[in-house]
Amino acid sequence: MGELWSRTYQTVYGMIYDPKLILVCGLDNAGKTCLLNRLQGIERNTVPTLGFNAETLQLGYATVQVFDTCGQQTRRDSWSMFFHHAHALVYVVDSNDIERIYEAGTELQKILNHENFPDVPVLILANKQDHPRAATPAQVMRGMRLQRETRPWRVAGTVVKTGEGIDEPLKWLVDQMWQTRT
Ligand SMILES: Nc1nc2c(ncn2[C@@H]2O[C@H](COP(=O)(O)OP(=O)(O)OP(=O)(O)O)[C@@H](O)[C@H]2O)c(=O)[nH]1
Ligand SMILES: [Mg+2]
Repeated sequence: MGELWSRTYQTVYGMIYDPKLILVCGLDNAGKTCLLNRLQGIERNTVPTLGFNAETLQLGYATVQVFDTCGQQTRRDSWSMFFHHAHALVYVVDSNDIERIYEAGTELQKILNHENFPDVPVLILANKQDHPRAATPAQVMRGMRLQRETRPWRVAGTVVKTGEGIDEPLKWLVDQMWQTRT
């Protein structure tokens, strides 16, 4: 009984006071900072991120820390500094940037194969679906060549700029986070 109480206490305490970290990666211009702003209910123009932005947010029942990284090619190596702390990955892809979907896939594979990247759920946002020539989520996945991934993962089409399509996949992610890693 004592142990059960202790575990329940730790779980509830952890949910309220120890926010888990969602790492947001993706190429430059994909929509990562826009996503962070949207989750805070902020509407403002973004500029390319040079370091990172971190915010603690309420997503449904969970308090999470969202870590928005810099997608510029020369700075992508810095993503790995945060792998050890990540409880989930959101990988944002510009579905309208057809020429760089392959590159987006290469960078995602590097993350997933990195020795320090933990066994955490992965949500891929095929963003900018509002563009008439945007690749569909299925086309994005084919273009990125994601295969045999054993972690829980999911792809969703989004328009981060308006918030369209983000709620349900993020709810899935939060549920996965509280099931997989403490
Ligand atoms: N049309 C459209 N534009 C979007 C969408 N999401 C983001 N954008 C735009 O894409 C541009 C880049 O967005 P950011 O959020 O700054 O991109 P980022 O991934 O943070 O880029 P870096 O900080 O350089 O890594 C901005 O002009 C956004 O307004 C979307 O769903 N549709
Ligand atoms: Mg940014």
